Amino acid sequence: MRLSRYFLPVLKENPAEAQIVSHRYMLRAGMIKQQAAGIYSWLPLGYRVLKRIEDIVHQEQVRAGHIPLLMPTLQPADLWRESGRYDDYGQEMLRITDRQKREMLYGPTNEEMITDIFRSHVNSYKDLPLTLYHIQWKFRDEMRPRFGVMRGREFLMKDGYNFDIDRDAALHAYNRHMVSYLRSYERMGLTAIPMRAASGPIGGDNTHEFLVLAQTGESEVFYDDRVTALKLGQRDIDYDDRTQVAKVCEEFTTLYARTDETHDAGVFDTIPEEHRKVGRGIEVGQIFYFGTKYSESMGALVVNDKGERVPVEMGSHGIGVSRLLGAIIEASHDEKGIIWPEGVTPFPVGIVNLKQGDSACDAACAGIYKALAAKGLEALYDDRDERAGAKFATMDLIGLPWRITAGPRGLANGVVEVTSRRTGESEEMSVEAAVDRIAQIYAAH
Ligand code: 5CA
Repeated sequence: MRLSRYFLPVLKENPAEAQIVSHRYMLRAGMIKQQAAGIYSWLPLGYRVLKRIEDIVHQEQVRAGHIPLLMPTLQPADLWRESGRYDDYGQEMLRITDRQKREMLYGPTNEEMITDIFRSHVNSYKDLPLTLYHIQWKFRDEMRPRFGVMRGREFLMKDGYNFDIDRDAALHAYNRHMVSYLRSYERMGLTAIPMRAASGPIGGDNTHEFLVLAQTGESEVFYDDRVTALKLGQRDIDYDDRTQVAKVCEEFTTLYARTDETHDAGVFDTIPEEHRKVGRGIEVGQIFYFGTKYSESMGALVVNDKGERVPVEMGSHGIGVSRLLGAIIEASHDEKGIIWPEGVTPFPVGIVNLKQGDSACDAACAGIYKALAAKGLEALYDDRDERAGAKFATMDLIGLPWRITAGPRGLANGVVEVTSRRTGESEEMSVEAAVDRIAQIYAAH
């Protein structure tokens, strides 16, 4: 993409309404625009990151054996009367009446609808296990929408629902979600710690939240800091292997890590003092096992291997897809702007032409752009007629992890500069070597 033809409405001033750094940078980098309290348009740069996060979530869900579908944003109220949640949900639910006077709502989550789909089509244990998920917009009329996309009213969520014949199979589904979530967050460059949590309006007694440590997080967290060193890495997971998957979960949930809702000061005090930490975290996902809460009230029954009709065992599992943009920025920025991890960056690399209109510079930049494209990498080429300082400031603000800079002096010596946004370190090399370097970095992502 050539910046001269792109739509990147960068703001020079700090927007007054933004209280935290991710909100400030998302507005300044022209990623989002607020349309109403807690409701945003996703401008092209923000939209690209949102799509990358969605892609990672999809890939890791499919890898775990989960099946994508798409349910609507609007739902009939009657489904929610069956589970009893129509009245329970209260003011957070946006209720709508259509022209036929039918009561509808903008879905805050989809347990009822997925249970309805399941009961319409599945009757036998032979069709289990089954896990269905979608990535769809939700609406919760939050009392205090704030911090940009972190606590929106309209937000994008991945929500998945498992259907299993018994408790053991459902707990395996729970564990599969935990491991696939850990892998998803790691691919986004995040450390998200599973913490034992409270279930709230979803229900059930077995639930973990995934928290990214950040000063600006809304949850108070208590943890043994050795938990932050755990990494899933590249290990090969067989999602059908109950023992292997359960072992990984055990590894990630044995050290103390809890939110204020489940914190137990007595247990916390037994952690060696140097590892005992109190901090704040951003909740980027939550998994729930709730058994037959919805299948009983909504009559989702299956015939088991003894010929009995029993309510199906369920759980639900959510990732805050749009919130993740905020969480990633909170975890990865400096005073100049965002620093995107390679896994989610809107463009893999920026090209800065230091002397637009100079034939050597223009040709070198066009060549680099083409060579990167041939390797499947779409660069953002700053081809505007601007001062170098302004070009660097834009690149630093929007946070592309790598920059290739071409200027007349370097090109006279046959070199361009490759700069890491994270370390600020630059290295001179030939055009070919620069393209190879970037391609090599992204081969791993
Ligand atoms: N049905 C279950 C799991 S599918 C559910 O709704 N879980 S949840 O309430 O925990 O939401 C899942 C994730 O969505 C949360 O972990 C959080 O990351 C994100 N989320 C929740 N509310 C908001 C909000 N107002 N703005 C942005 N993201 C949100």
